[in-house]
Amino acid sequence: MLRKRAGALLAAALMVSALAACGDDEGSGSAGGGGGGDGKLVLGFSQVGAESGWRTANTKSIQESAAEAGYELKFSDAQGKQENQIKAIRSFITQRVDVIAFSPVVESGWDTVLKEAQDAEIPVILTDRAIDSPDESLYESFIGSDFVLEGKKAGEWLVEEYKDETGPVNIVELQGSPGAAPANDRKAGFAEVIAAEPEKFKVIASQTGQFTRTDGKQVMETFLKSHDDIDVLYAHNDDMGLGAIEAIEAAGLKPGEDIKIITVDAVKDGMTALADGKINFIVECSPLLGPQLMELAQTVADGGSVEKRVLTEETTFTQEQAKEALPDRKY
Ligand code: GZL
Repeated sequence: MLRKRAGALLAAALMVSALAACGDDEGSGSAGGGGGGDGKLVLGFSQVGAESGWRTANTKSIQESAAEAGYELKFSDAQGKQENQIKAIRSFITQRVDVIAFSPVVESGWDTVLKEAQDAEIPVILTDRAIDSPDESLYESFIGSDFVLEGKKAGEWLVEEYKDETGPVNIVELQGSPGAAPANDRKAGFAEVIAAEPEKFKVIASQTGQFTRTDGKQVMETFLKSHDDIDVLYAHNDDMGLGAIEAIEAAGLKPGEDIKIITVDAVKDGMTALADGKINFIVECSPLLGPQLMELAQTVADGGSVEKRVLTEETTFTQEQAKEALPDRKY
């Protein structure tokens, strides 16, 4: 009797696990069903804004890649506000798009809306910037740069550049927009490297320039008014560095000589200033995420599995390398 009972229980257990597995398969199947009626994949994308040359190039890459892939792209510009991105994501859910992708303007505060997308069985892909949620099930993949490494590359160039000098080397820093992953991480990576020589490398001022030329110029003006011993500017993107160059020149100083400048991005205007000797070193951060995003979107829409982290390839440029690279730059 006991053996029969055990057999029945085992059969029941096997049946339950089989059903559960089947249920899981449905969960990751092509979701949303928001196909634009004509079977086109419908991608909802919430963009940070239009704050910099990098962002413009990133938007262009996404729009052109979606068109080339034949997808219907629902594109929303959040103008730098998280509440606008949250509204856009909710709208994409209501419209039953097939896939949602976005570049989170800040790292925190996404769990609630991403849970709503998960409950609606619409897969989400993060592009460009990360979020700090511990729940990695809220998104299928994050495609973007390693911003801590970018900050480290900037710091390593500085240490090498001043290796034969005793210092102190006084640094001012233009940070990206508050709470943004690239701002947090580029600051951390740079600080980690220069912390090896704390008596030599000193950050005497550090303030956000919101990733924009205008703010970068204004903040650099205040730095110049309160410090007459600035050796180096570390700007978290080219645009703030370019704004700072205007302030440095207006103060009668030579950018790239009186004040050495390190920036991140490597957009055309930044690379031109580098080639002209007004910037000394640029760490590249590629905005051309469109093609890979479209591939990821198709895979997740088809219920396929993708890498949780897709790292973008990028390099660094000196003044000489910028001169050589400029003619072939795509952005
Ligand atoms: C980096 C991106 C940053 C750029 C800035 O991936 O999020 O935002 O470095 C842009 O130029 O504003």
